[in-house]
Amino acid sequence: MKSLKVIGLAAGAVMLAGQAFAGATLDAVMDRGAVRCGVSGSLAGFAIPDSQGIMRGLDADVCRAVAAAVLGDSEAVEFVPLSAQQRFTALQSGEVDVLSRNTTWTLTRDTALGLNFTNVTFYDGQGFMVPTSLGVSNASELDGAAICVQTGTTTEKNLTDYFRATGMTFDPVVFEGFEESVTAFVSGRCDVYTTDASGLASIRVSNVENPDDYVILPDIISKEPLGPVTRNDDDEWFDVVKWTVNALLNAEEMGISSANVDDMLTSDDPNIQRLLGVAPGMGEAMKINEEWAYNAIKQVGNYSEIFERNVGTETPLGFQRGVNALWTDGGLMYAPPIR
Ligand SMILES: N[C@@H](CCC(=O)N[C@@H](CS)C(=O)NCC(=O)O)C(=O)O
Repeated sequence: MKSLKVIGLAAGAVMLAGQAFAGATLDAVMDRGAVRCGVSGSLAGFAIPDSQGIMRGLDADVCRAVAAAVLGDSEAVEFVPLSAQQRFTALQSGEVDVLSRNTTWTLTRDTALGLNFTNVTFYDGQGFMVPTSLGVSNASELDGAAICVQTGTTTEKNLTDYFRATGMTFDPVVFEGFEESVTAFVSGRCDVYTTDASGLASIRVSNVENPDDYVILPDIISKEPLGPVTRNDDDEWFDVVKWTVNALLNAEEMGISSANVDDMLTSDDPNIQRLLGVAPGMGEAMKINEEWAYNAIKQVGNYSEIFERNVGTETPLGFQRGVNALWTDGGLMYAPPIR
């Protein structure tokens, strides 16, 4: 805590001098020996504690990959559960080093809030869920509905835009907390729950008694590119998070997984040699060790492994890769080269 304070003061002083202050976060993470990672903490598939209290999910694993890359230890993560409303202040104030919390990349968040989105780790879109008993089959039938929504989200804003554009009315039932919003929906205080389609699927499989009692409508009303966020005053840390995710995607593209990464160390392919640090330089460029990507892949897996483990077809969420497939498989996931 003390060292954080000192760093905070130093950052303030340098910024007063009108210069960007790079590097403080990486130094703080190294000193602390752990990455502080802001997550939702209640969203199955993305970040939710398991029965042993271990945070599980795609967002949680992104932070584990960063910890593996920087510290050589994927378990060196302190997870900080944050509500939608709290998340940006927690990042801005330095309470967390990175936010990996089903957070949509938008212009204002990326600019006016003083933040930077590093990558897209899950392409999503906003949808609606209704009780099956309502007999509704698409969003055009929602005129006059009471709709449960969480505040501090893009969801809330898209909802207003969508109903205005379609000339329908709705009765917003707004909550700060996730649990209370879901309880309200399940108890019938609103007819509809709206959030990212991934969130709807997550609620349907983990927050309601019988998933068949609820149906997710086919309409998707927005783009919700979700990804990690860092502060915009620290390019060095921004790069480390960004290239860790890029390494996970490139690993998938190159056929490198946690299972075969050790064999890959003897590969003749210069792309693989650079990624795994056999040919040094990439780690040095980021002021971290050369095994950064090796450790992330070995300890957490490539993007495909992370996706399948947390939200893939063998999990309760059961997502196909769809637009989240690599570009080489017809999806949108495309990471710049490691060179
Ligand atoms: N992606 C949207 C919505 C994110 C969001 O906060 N969704 C809610 C509903 S799924 C949530 O994650 N709640 C979990 C929580 O508050 O712990 C955004 O960035 O604003």
